[in-house]
Amino acid sequence: MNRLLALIWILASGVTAFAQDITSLEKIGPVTSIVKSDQSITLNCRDNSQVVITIYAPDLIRVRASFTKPVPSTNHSWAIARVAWPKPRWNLNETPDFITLTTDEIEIVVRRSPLLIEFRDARTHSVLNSDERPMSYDAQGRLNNIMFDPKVGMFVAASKKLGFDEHFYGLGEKASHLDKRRSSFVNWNSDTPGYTERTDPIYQTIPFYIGLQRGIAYGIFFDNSYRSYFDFGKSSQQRAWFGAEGGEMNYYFFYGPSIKKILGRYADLTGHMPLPPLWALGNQQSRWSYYPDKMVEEVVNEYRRRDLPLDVVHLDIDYMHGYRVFTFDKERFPDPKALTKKLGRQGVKVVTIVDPGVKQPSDKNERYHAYDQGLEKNFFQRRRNGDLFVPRVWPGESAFVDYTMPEARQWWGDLHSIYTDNGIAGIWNDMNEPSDFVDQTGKNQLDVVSFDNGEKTTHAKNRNIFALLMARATYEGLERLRPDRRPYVITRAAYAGIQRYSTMWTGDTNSTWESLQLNIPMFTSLGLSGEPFVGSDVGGFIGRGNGELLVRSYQVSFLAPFCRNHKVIDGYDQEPWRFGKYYEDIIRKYLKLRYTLLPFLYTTLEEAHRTGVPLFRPLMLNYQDDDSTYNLDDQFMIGDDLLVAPILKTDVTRRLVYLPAGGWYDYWTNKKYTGGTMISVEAPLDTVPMFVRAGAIIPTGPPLNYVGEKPVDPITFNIYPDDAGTASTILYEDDGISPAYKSGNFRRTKMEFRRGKTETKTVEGTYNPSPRKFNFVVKK
Ligand code: MIG
Repeated sequence: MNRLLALIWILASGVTAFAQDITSLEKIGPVTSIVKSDQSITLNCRDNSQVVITIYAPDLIRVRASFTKPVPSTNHSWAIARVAWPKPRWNLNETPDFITLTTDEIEIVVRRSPLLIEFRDARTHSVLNSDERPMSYDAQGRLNNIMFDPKVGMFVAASKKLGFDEHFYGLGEKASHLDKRRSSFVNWNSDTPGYTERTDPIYQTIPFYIGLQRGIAYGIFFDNSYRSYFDFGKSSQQRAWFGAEGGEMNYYFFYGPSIKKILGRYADLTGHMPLPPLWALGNQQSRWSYYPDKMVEEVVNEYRRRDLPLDVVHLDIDYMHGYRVFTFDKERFPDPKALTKKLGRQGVKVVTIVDPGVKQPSDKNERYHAYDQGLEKNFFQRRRNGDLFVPRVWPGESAFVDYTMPEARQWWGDLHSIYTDNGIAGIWNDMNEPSDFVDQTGKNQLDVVSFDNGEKTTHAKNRNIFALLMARATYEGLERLRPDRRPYVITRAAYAGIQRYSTMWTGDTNSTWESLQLNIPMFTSLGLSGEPFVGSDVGGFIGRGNGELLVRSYQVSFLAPFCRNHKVIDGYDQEPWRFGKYYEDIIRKYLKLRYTLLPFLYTTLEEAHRTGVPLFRPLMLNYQDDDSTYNLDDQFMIGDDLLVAPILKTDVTRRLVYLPAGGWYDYWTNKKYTGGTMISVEAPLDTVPMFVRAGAIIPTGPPLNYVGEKPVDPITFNIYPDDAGTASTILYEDDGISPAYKSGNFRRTKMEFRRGKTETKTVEGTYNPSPRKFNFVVKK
């Protein structure tokens, strides 16, 4: 096919190809000399470029390149949690053609001319990942998206050989499949209500992906917050490349071979998720918007009257006085403290939304503390010419805070005392891409300058980190205001590292089956990108759903970390009872099941905190050697032990389920299966197919209507013996609310079942739970 025909075909078929063709870019190198230091080597190049390769750990290498000039002394990233790494064992070997760095796990072979980097397994010497061409740059500004100021920087790119059978995972929040091979993506945080499978970019930027070939995995974190591009073999079957419209070529290479190990290292580098309060795993209900206070009470009363579990209710933007953040509307919510007290007695916590837009008073005489203080302290974003940047959002003309200023973050965090003083339990950050009704593309903000660690950089660099820093200000504020409580923050937009401060939800979905089908690949991909605490509006946000869709949606979300039903302002009501008793009864069954499973869910959540391995998992994370799992978008696992295969289509009551090798028990009937095959199972509307791994023990508690309603007593250990008649688990417990777990105040109890007997022993920790009985139920 000639080029023109190919182009026409691409346009006609609706395939959106990148305009970027990186093959025309200038290439770095070749290497003329090298300088070795303690933990790194610097490669000096003939074109005056420099490349620094740093050994962080035997399985973690950083590659930093500066084109046509030396690597700058500034070296700061908002994503990185840990900068100091103990020096691992490594050595250097030079030949006329190659420079080889070797750690205990990775061999990095650099060819001097052309400058090509290859990562190999240090033991087997097999190639893990290699440059397809030298790292490159766009000296003439040809590839920068036209909206960008060429002064801001040039396009930088790295290109890797695409493996013939290489699969790609992660990349954060993408409305896409689990395996991202042969797809391409853009990162530019965007408010995209009603997004569908091909919408890209959407709200978040997590420039981290995992490559998997023949069961062996590596990871790449391209820590560059500019508008970035990832192409996993979409525009060419030769290469997988990534690039950005400015900033440095700066990436971290992780070696597994296990994905779980990579996720642990990624968490070490960008931060481990702290544990949220246990009640965050409870059921949550939201609406745009519940008001006045009486209506909030009515919703909660209805939940209690119908015996539906509930821990949290959310107040959307209409609780405020004219959308002014840090205020309550005096007529709708005259006494928020009395409201939170009253709901508190019913076991329900209140979370309020906080948007970034601070209203500019339209009347000069109006005093509004958040605006007045922000202006006086000079904490608001300004354009290069010194003018205030004035976005238009829900409150009308507003100001955004420059969260890159430490003092501004402190001030913003402290403003949350109005919430903590009134008994508000958590904060929901929305609109933080940041969304601007004047212009959603970001074009209108390009000359906004941020302090950025003293570097005074512009929007092109700071857009994608805006939400990260707003969440950080919020989290740190809540920590200061309530030091004995774990903060609870929810965000829509994000950059890598967000897990240190916030949980997330997937924004404005649709009440459609197509939108529901995105839940599993999105939750699992987020989990593979360092964000374990995820969820989606149950029932879908925009449009009119129905009882069947709502039930099937709960059958996914009742096991998602964040389980919240939420609905757009003009949508049909969607609380669990809105479509009648038949559906409500099924929803109750799953919400109750979620609460009995809390000991199991919490144990798995703590694992995510400690190890970086998410609780809501794609099967391939547990069965990395089984290629039948590599592209499974409609099944998931919770931890190692529970496999779920929801129905994601209308009018379907039977489905195929893939069970990996090993023994499995049908959760509902205890019928035993031998895995490594596909089975067909019944799934009437009241049933979501679930299977427990043989060899597992699932701890469950009594049914609850909210966390803390009564002691978790007894704890039942549901034992699913394997062929050898053995099973085991380690239960995690702590006080569920304070940060004391960080200093060892938790308890890990090991259960081992063998020869018909269970052995229990505390293996770790100082936490003393209130006395509770253990029951053991052996499944047959
Ligand atoms: O422009 O606060 O995603 O959950 O209900 C819409 C109102 C703003 C978008 C959020 C949605 C929320 C809505 N918000």
